Amino acid sequence: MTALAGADLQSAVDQLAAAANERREIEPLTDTWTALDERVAYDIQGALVAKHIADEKTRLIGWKLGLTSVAKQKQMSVDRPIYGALIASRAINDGEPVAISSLIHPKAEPEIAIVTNRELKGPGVTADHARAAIESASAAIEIIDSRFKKFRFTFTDVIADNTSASRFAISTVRVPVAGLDLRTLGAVFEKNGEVVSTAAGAAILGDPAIGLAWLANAMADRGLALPAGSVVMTGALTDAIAVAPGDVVRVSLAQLGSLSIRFV
Ligand code: OOG
Ligand code: MG
Repeated sequence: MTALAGADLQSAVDQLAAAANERREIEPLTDTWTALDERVAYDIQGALVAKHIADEKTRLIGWKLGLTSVAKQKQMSVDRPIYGALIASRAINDGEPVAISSLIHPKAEPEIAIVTNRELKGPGVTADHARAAIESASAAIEIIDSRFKKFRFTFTDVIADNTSASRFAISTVRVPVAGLDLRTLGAVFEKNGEVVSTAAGAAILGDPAIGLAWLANAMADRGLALPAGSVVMTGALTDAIAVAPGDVVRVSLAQLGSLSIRFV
């Protein structure tokens, strides 16, 4: 089968939801549906997120960018960003233990999260518009957990899988961005007290504000606007790292502070 009919869309959603719920890997959707395109992949993502929201009686709180840094694009062999949804039930607190057994094969990523103060509606959103719409920034860690075997997927597979989104922790310290240049914020990522990588905010497409503008314009392709008060994870600043029980990962960002997650 190469095309993707309506029934196939539901089957893709069911396979992805079951893989997450039952903590097991599946083969990439494109092994079966070789013609899966980006538009349909975002339709699958939308239906999958709606299912998670209904099943978990939760709500959408914002969006996440993925593959916005050269490090991540190289790691995953792609050259363009993607976006996915953030739902409230997947948030974890600073320092909270996360059971590896509740996930498939988690990896942790250091990120900058922002909150918006006005609606952004594409097309035509510029970095300047986006910069003016950033209310605050916070240190954050995303736990990604692809539902696909060994994190092997194509660009459209990972879009359908809500961009590998699993859990996310955002510091409650929300730093107002007036007078802050997100490009020059230094980031240090540590595992068990050892530095594993370093970066600066400019790793995100040159400026996290460019990432935010990209998101608003990409959402406009699907007729969506980014509402005021949205939380946006701007994407991994450096490579994602695999984690095992006992590991503690920590991100420290200049002027934003630190945040850690403990795996058990
Ligand atoms: C896709 C998700 C990438 C990021 O921050 O770059 C992502 C993946 O690498 O599995 O969340
Ligand atoms: Mg991420």
